[in-house]
Amino acid sequence: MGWCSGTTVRCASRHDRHRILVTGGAGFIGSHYVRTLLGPHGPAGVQVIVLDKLTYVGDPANLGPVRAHPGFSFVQGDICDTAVVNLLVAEHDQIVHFAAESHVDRSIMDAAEFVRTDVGGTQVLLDAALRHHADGRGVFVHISTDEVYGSIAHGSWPETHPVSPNSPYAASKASADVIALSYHRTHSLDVRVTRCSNNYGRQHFPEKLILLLITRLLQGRTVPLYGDGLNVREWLHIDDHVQGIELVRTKGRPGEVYNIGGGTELTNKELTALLLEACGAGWESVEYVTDRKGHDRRYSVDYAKITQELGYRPRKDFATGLAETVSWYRENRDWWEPLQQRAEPGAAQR
Ligand code: NAD
Ligand code: TDX
Repeated sequence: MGWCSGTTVRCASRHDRHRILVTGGAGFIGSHYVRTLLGPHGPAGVQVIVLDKLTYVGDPANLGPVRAHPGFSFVQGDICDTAVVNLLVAEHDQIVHFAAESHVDRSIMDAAEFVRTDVGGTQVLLDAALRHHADGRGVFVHISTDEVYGSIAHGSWPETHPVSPNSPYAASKASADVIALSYHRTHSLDVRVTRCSNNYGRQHFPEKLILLLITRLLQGRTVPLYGDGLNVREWLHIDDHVQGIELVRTKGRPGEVYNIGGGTELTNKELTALLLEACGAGWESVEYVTDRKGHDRRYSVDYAKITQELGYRPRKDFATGLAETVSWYRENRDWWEPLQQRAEPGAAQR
């Protein structure tokens, strides 16, 4: 493994197997993707390099299981750093781009880093891909979100629905999406965009709803529910999301957007009831707090396209996935307790 920072990149020798640059690979979804690619059921011979700035949320421990894998390298660096990005993109034929500022509440408090990383960083990567992959050998998978569509009262968004983001986070992701797609339309770059629903699973930084609730309830603390608790989210297990991304990377079509859904819709109140039960707590542990500004009421993606075209099917039953997630947090306090200091000052309503 190469563990480097800045521009001192150790590169393995060239060969004909795929060499994949994974940005944001020390985060929740990116690290699960890398562990899956390099795990026993991953594609043979793949070489992966992670580029991650290690912000407050990035954690090298998430990559512990693959640290010694011969196909793995890591570079600590910023996707906005043109020199580092160019060096890495030149050596890799595929890019799976997860790196982003990703927490809505933080974007409401200060949007600057969201625009810099999510929009500016994506553009730096796209320009590097244009420079080095113009011969058509590259694939650029841009990981986006259902939030770019806005909020929907009934039904589900197909990929053809126009983007109409509300939060600064969603707006930064939507901007990155349309810029990425413009590089396909203008330059024929092989860009593929995925838009998934809310993910859950192990090793998720404890600032988003499910993990915040589990970790606080396991400590016997109260949990904050925004507004009336009736906002609806669609939950997607991390294993299913990774399955969907791999289908898009290996079989997707250039210039296409693919929604990836999990199929389980719940109000935040319904989800809280399940977590209270799983953690052995009651409703006295719940505090209704001031609503998030501009709080999107409901997200729902129509994922028929990836199902029909690429054979995607969410496999993880929600009750099983949630029980496994609660167990993981129960058994891995050493992982999340040190992160709480970094997680909780960011939340607006606490
Ligand atoms: P995360 O916040 O857990 O991880 C993001 C990673 O990116 C971190 O390791 C961080 O250090 C890194 N990073 C941030 N800024 C960087 C920069 N300038 N240069 C290099 N690295 C940088 O996020 P996640 O939940 O794993 O989400 C991954 C992607 O999936 C994001 O693009 C997000 O918008 C998208 N997404 C997430 C969800 C979800 O429910 N978590 C849902 C839909 C879409
Ligand atoms: O303490 C809380 N109390 C609460 O009621 C938190 C953190 C959230 N909520 C509510 C707000 C939302 O209705 O729970 C719901 C989920 O909130 P988040 O976990 O912050 O997720 P969301 O705003 O839906 O955005 C997520 O899904 C899309 C991810 O954070 C994004 O990265 C992803 O793109």
